[in-house]
Amino acid sequence: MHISLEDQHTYIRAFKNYDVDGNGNIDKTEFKNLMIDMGRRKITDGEVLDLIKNYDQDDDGEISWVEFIDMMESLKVSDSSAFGKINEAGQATVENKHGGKHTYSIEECQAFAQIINGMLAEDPDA
Ligand SMILES: [Ca+2]
Ligand SMILES: [Ca+2]
Repeated sequence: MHISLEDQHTYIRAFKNYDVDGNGNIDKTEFKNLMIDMGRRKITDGEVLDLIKNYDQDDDGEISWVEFIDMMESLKVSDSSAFGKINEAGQATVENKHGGKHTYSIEECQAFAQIINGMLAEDPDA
């Protein structure tokens, strides 16, 4: 997997923004905030745990930096191939490491991109 330096910097900013306690992992509370920012305001704790499970490669219940990069890469809007087929309802399906699938709406994908773009715009070092 190739990730450009520019993308890595973007993901680092996003990760730091949501790792509120700065322990190097996105836990379920922090992840829920991320999902709410993506527009999933009514997401349940159970749904949050399911999503974390999709990307939690070492099964410690939190999203580490490496796991976060994988997640962002799989959600990347600019690389449509990462989403597989977009169906007629305007949803994209992403396969996870367990062979399961999670479906994202285009709105969610776009919200992710907007969050990241917003962070870049706010960062004086960008
Ligand atoms: Ca944390
Ligand atoms: Ca983990």
